[in-house]
Amino acid sequence: MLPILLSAVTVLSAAAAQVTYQNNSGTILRVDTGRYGPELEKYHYYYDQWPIGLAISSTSRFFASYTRGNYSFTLGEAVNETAEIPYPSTSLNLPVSQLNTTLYITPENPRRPETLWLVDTGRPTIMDSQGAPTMPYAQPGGPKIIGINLASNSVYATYIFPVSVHFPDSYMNDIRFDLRPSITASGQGVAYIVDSSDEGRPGFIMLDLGTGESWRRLTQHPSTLRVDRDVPSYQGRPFYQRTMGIPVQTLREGLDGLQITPDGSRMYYSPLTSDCLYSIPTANLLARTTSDPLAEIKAANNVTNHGQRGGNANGFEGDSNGLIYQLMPEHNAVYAYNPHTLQTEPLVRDPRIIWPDGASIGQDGYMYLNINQLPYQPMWNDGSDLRMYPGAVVRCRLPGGGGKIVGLA
Ligand SMILES: *[C@@H]1O[C@H](CO)[C@@H](O)[C@H](O)[C@H]1NC(C)=O
Ligand SMILES: *[C@@H]1O[C@H](CO)[C@@H](O)[C@H](O)[C@H]1NC(C)=O
Ligand SMILES: *[C@@H]1O[C@H](CO)[C@@H](O)[C@H](O)[C@H]1NC(C)=O
Ligand SMILES: *[C@@H]1O[C@H](CO)[C@@H](O)[C@H](O)[C@H]1NC(C)=O
Ligand SMILES: CC(=O)N[C@H]1CO[C@H](CO)[C@@H](O)[C@@H]1O
Repeated sequence: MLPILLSAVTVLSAAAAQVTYQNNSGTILRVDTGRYGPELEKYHYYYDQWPIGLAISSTSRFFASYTRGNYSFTLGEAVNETAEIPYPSTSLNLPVSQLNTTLYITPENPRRPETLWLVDTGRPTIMDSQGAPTMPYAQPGGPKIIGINLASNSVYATYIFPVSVHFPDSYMNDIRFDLRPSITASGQGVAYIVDSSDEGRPGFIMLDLGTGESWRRLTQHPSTLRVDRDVPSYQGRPFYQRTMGIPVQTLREGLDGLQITPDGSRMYYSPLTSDCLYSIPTANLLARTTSDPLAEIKAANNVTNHGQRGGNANGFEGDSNGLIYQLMPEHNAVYAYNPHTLQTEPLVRDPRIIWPDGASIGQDGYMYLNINQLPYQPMWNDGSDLRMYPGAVVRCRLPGGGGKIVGLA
């Protein structure tokens, strides 16, 4: 009898976009306001393409990359509060479903200009005749790291990867830099990239910006793997991924957020679907098996689990005080791991932060956050676009006079 009874029960539609609130005006009960922390200022509105990555330059130029969609460009520069235009030019942008997923700006140093770095995943999403999305494997030479000189607006560096480093099913998701000349023999610095591969071989990719050599560390180490069948809650609703042509599933992303410490000695990271924060000395990521056959084993043995932080985390940022900011899509919040108290602390929470996706700390001491309503995108809702314009960039001041990390330039 039970199954029949259950099928008659009406449960609130889990996929409904409209968030309704009970009427609590005049209640004598305590109410969660949904907010705390520094004032959140609205900085930019997206009325056309939905954003994914963002980066703020030293002169407050603001760049955005976009989610998958039927869009006309993949990288934009804001021209006013409500619009962006193709950057650096229309011809350098590929239309429709191609994307430059991640942006990061490094300050000028004696060896290179202020640089906007792009991670080109080389894995566009293709729609089949039924409109179901698929993501073909990467072709060798497709996935790239691109450096754009922000003074001349020209591409000055392009790096590609061998298939032994970037697997066909790899997916480069985020990037950090240590450009100090001492860090590698080439003197040109190194990029640390996360491979978040949904297909199951996530790990770190390191790139020597002088020689162009690349290598992996911690591939499939437990700290980089997705937590299988993780069900987060967004806006108080359990979330399952409903993609056309694919049975209902849970998010599958592995290693996602990463952040280097201000002295460059340690890398914090975590998978999207994990509640735990991890770190590893960067020396273990930089070590090569060509000079130390035990480099991978040593790295695996030197991972620190900093414990749970109170939810899944998306992108990371970090400031000059050493705080490790983590975007918390389940809580409409940004948390910070404090290496001095060894605890995760609250920074800012607001009901408008509906999926914080990408953060960028400007040299003005603000943290800028992209808000893109990702749980309401068509790819996760059987093809229905349940997002509501506008998307937004909001910003808040960092605590304790924190600012952008510039010591690794
Ligand atoms: C909410 O409750 C207040 C006080 O009980 C009432 O005056 C108001 O009409 C209610 N609003 C709605 C939309 O039902
Ligand atoms: C993409 O947009 C163009 C122009 O708006 C439209 O003609 C085309 O049908 C769209 N394609 C898809 C797959 O939605
Ligand atoms: C913002 O820029 C866009 C694109 O150049 C333009 O169409 C729009 O009118 C501008 N809006 C304002 C308020 O200036
Ligand atoms: C682990 O990292 C520490 C630095 O935090 C380093 O001194 C030590 O040699 C590393 N151990 C291994 C096995 O790599
Ligand atoms: C400006 C720029 O580098 N755009 C790149 C975005 O990604 C596509 C492929 O997805 C590249 O071909 C573009 O060059």
